[in-house]
Amino acid sequence: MAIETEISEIIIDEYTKMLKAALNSDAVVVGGGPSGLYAAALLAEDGYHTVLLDRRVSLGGGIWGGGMMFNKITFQEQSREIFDELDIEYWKRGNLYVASAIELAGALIHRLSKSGASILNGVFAEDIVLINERVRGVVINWSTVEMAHLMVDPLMLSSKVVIDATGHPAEVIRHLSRRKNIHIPGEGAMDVVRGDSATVEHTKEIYPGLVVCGMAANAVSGTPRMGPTFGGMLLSGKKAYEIARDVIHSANSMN
Ligand code: 48H
Repeated sequence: MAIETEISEIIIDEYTKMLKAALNSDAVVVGGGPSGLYAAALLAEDGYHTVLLDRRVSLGGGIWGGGMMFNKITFQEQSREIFDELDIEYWKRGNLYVASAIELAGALIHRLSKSGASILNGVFAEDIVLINERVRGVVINWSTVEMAHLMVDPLMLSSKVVIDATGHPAEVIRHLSRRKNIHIPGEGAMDVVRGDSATVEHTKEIYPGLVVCGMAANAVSGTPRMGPTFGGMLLSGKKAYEIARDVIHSANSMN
C-alpha cells in the first residue's frame, strides 16, 4: 500500500472509531469554552463516556482573547483552588488574581485531551433529541455544512445527559425553548461581583437531561455578565460535572 493511502486510511479509521463510540455516551458537552472543557475533563477522568463538541476547529471559546484581545484573564479568590489544580501560574493584583489567557486555554485543552473524552471539533449541535419529555442527545452536523448553507441532513448522538456550555447564545437551550416555551432573557448588564457568582448559582439541570453552565447559565437566568474574569466559569464547569454525574446515575437506575 502506498504511504499516502496508508496515512489517509489511518486517519479515517481512527476518527471513525471515535465517532462511532461517541454515538452512545454518558454525557455530551456542547461547547469547548472554559466551563465546557473543565466539565468534560472531570467527567471523563471519572470514567464517564464523555463527548465534547465545538463548532470551531480550535477549542477554548472565549478564553484566548482575554479582555479585548489583551491576552490576560482575571479571577477571584473563590476559584484559586482550581487554578492551582490546573497548575496555572498566576499572581495577585489588588483583590484579584491575573493569569495568561493562553496558559489557561492550553491547560484546559491539554487536560481534556488526556482525560479520555471524545473530542469532535468543527462539529456543531443543530438541535436536540427530545423523547418523552427528556433530552436524550443532540443532533449534529459539520460546521462547514452550516457555513456553506448546505442542505445536508444531520446525524444524532445519544447520551444520558447533555450539557449546554455554548456561552452567550445558550444555543442548546434555545432549541428546547422553541418547543417548550422556555423564556431566555439573555444575560444582564455588566456587574462583575454578581455575575461571577450568579454563573455558579444558576448552573443547574434546567430540563430533564439538560444541564446548563458558564455564560449560558447567565443567559437563561438573565443574570449579569462579568467581563474577562474566568473563575466563575471554572466553578460552574465543576458544578455542571457534579450535577451531570447525578443525572447519569439516575438515568442508569431508570434502565
Ligand atoms: C457546538 C458550539 C455551539 C453549538 C457555541 O463562550 P465560551 O467561552 O463559553 P463559556 O460559557 O464556557 O465561557 C464564557 C467566557 O468565555 C466568556 O465569554 C465570558 C466570561 N464573558 C463575560 C462577558 O461579559 O462577556 O465558549 C462556548 C463555545 C465556543 O467555543 C463555541 O464555538 C461553542 O461553544 N459553541 N459548539 N455547537 N451549537 N454554540
